[in-house]
Amino acid sequence: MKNLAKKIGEGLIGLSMIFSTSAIPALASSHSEAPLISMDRFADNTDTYAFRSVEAGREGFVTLIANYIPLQEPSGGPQWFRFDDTALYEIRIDNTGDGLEDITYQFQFTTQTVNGDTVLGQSTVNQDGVIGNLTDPDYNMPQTYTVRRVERLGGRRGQLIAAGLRTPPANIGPRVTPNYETNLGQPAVYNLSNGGKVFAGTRDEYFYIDLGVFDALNLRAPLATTGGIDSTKGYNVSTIAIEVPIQDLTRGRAVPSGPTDPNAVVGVWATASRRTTRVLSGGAQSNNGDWVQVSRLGNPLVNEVVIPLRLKDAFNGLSPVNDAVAAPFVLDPELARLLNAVFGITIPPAPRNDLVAIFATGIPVNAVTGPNYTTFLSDGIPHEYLRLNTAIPITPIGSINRLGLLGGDVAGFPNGRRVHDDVTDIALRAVAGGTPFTPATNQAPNNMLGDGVSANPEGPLLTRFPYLLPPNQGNQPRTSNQTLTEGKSRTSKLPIVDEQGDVK
Ligand SMILES: [Ca+2]
Ligand SMILES: [Ca+2]
Ligand SMILES: [Ca+2]
Repeated sequence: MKNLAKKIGEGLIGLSMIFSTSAIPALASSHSEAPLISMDRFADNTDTYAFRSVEAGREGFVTLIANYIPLQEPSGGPQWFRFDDTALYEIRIDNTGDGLEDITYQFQFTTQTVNGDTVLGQSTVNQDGVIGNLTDPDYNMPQTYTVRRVERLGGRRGQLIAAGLRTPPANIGPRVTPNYETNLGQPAVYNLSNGGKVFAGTRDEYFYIDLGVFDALNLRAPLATTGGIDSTKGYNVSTIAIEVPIQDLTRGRAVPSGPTDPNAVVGVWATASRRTTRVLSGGAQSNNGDWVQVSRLGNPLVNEVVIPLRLKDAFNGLSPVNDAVAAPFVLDPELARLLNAVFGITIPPAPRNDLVAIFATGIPVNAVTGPNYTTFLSDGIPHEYLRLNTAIPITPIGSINRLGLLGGDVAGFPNGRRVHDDVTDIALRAVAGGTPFTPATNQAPNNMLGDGVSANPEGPLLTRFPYLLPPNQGNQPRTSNQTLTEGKSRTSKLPIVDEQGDVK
C-alpha cells in the first residue's frame, strides 16, 4: 500500500496547488480507522494532543501526548495491555513548515519477567501479592523504556534523554494494586533534566464520543450537550506524555516573542513504526530490518472520515511532506455531503478553503481569532498535523471552554489540541460550516451540532501532568453491565435494547 501511495504521490506532484483549495475535515479521533492497523492494535494511534501546559506554574512548557491501543477493557488480564516491545513510538515536531520533522521524541519499551514459573502474568505472588510500588517484586512483568530526542540535522540516533524508566502496571484491583495513583501512577511521572516531565502507562480513555455516529450519523442528540452515550466509558488507553520547555520545540530554540513571531507555531503528530521483517518460529518471533511507519495521527479523525478506504492503510504510512496525495479525495468532503443528506442542512459548497486553513495550512491573522493564529512558516503545500502557536497564552483550567476557538477560547483546538477540547462537536460544526469562517452557514443547526456527550463520565481531568485520569480498575463490573443501574439514576432517554439488539 505504501508503494501505491508513493505512485499516487508521484502522479499528483503538481496537485499541491489544487489541494490548497480542497478540504481536510476531521471529526474526532482515530481508533482502528484503517484495515491494517485495526488488526495491529498495539501500534494504533488513537489521539494526539499538543498544548501549552495548563498546570499551575508550567506555562513555559508544552505538553505532548500520544495515545495508543484503543478501547482497552480494564479487566483484560492476566497480561493486560503493555506497550509493544517490538514497536517504535514517536512524537514528531515540524518547526520549519515543510512537513518534515525537525525534532522527534522516540520511546522504546522492554518488558522483563521476574518469575516465569507462575501461571499468572503481569502480577503474581512473589512476595505478598500486593504491588505497592513500581519496583515491587510482585510487579511480575515490569516494563521499562527509553526516551530519545532526535534532531533532523543532529544524527540518526539522537540523544538519549532518559533510560530505565518504569511504566506502572495495570490497575488490576483493590487487592493487587491498592491506592493506585499514589503508589503507582504518580511515581511513574519522571522529571527530565531540562525541567520537563515524562510518563508512559495506562490511563482512563478521556476522549469521549458517541460512536453511534458510525451508524450512518445516527446521533442520539445531535443538537444537545447531553443525551449521547460515551462509547469509551470505562475503557482505558495507553498514554505516552512528555512535557518540554517551549524553546526545546521552536525553530531557533527560543521562546517566541508573541503570537506573530514567525517561529511561534510548531506542527505536531505522532506515529508508530515496526520492523520490516517479522520471522515466526514455534513459540517465538524475531523482528529485523528498517523501521516502517504503520500508524500516524495529527488532527483527529482525518484518516477516519476523509481518506477513502482503499488508501487508509497508505495514509498511515505517509509523512506530512507527502500529503498532496490526498488531494483528489478531499475536494468535496464526503462527510459534509453526508451531513447534508442525513440532517437536510445546507452546507458550504466545495471547495472548502475554511477547512483547508483549519486542518492543513493554518489559520491566518483574521478578525475572528486575532494575531497570527496558527499560520506557519510554509512551503505552500498543505501538511496535516496539529498546529500549536506556543505564544498564545494559556486559558486557566477553570476557564477552559470545551469548544476551544468556537467557544471563544483561542488557546484551544484548532490551536494545537488540549485534552479538554470536545473535538467531536468542534469538527462536526466545522465540517457543517457552522464556524465564523463560513458566515453564510454559521447558524443553527450547523453551529449547534454535536454528539450529545460533553464531558468525560469518569470525571474531570487532573490539574497536573499527565492530566489524564488514572486507569479504570479491572476488578469492576464490565462497562456493558453498568447500563441498567445507571439508567435508573440518569435519564429516561437512555436506550432500551430489544431482543434483536436494536434500540427501541
Ligand atoms: Ca521541518
Ligand atoms: Ca473516559
Ligand atoms: Ca461532544
